[in-house]
Amino acid sequence: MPFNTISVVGLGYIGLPTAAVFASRKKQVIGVDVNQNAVDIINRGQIHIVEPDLDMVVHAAVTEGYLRATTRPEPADAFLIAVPTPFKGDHEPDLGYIESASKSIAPVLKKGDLVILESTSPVGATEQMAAWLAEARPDLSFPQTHGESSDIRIAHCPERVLPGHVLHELVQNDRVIGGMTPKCSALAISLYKIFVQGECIVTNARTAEMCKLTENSSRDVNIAFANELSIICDKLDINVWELIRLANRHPRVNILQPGPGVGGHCIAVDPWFIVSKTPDEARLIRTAREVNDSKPEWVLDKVKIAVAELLQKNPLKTAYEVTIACFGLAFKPDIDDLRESPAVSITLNIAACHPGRVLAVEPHIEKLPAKLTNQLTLSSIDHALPEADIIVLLVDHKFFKEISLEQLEGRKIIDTRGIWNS
Ligand code: SAJ
Repeated sequence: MPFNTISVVGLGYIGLPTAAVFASRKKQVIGVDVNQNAVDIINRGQIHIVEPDLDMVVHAAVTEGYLRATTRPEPADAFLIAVPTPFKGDHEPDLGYIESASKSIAPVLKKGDLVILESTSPVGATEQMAAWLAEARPDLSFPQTHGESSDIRIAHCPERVLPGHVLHELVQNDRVIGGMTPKCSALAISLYKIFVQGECIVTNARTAEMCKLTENSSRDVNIAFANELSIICDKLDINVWELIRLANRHPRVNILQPGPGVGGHCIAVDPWFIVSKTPDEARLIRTAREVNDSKPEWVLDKVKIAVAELLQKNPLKTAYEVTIACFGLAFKPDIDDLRESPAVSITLNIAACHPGRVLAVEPHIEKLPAKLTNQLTLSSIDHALPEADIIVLLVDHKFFKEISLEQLEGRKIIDTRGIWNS
């Protein structure tokens, strides 16, 4: 087996589980991250991110001596780069993290090494990474110039795991392997076969890049369709949840669910990588992004209208006396991840423009993150239900589905997920 030591660069939501799973297969894994705090936490056998069961796997990997974290890259037989690829400016992909990760591993590369880019990337990023590596190591040969006889093998193998199910999906999902040459792909497959039980399917690097972007854009476009339907149905006085249930009875129709907007770090970002490369052609993909991005504003307008209607019905009441409870802050159901969450942005906007009390109900967290504590009050379901005049349901957590319609009686409900309105 050619891989005695594997290095994973970027110990975040993808890199850390990947490193831990290699280690659980008794490979020597060197995790590299620029964040000293994360490195220290991992070396204590703990984790700095939220993902079910990951703590146990990392703890075992570190205590058994298979996983070690460091801020400085060390020699290895394979390098997996799993760093963020955010966008900057007008939704232009920012390859800065890939650039610095590749420049940091370049000095320790040796003949025969495999370098894999796992980060979700715009088309051409793998070739760009190969160019940065070649520039830093003129003494080694690379696939872009030496093809199958290169010293270094390079591939793009995008991650496709669902947050909350990462450990299961890492092993079970099929994997798209985009080598810069067939030999690069073959070596990448032998690396992933250490733990992947799904199929490893070979293509080239550009197709692999586009495949990952296509998967998330497909989901984004489909959610945008559902979100647009919800706005149309609101105008036409039709229950969109019932409508979608009925339409989905057709054997070839499968409409997704509307919500308050699209959150997370992937689906709201990746389609822009296609748009920025082909702005004139990617019209539907751009529009879907715009539809989904504008949904929080629409929900906010609904809340303002609800407050106005309530005051009209109760002329003796003032807006200061109206309590609004926002149910859910996470970016999707049954998780505690608040990052890039439309529910958080809607709740913050309500708190900023409503003079009365705004209660944030998120049963998955015990306290608010520091940056929200000044602006929001965290409340329990039991406290918020009797206090609220208006309830804005933002996340379809199981906890909220258990609330009975009697408990909601007398409250004005804005249900963006259709768990009560359906
Ligand atoms: N959402 C809706 N309606 C739906 C489905 C989702 O409004 O019917 C919203 C969710 O509430 C959430 C957002 O979309 O705010 C994204 O959630 P998600 O569960 O669709 O996806 P993510 O961001 O957790 O993970 C996605 C996955 N991609 C696909 O399913 C195509 C995952 O497999 C990827 O690995 C991940 O992005 C990634 O890292 O790219």
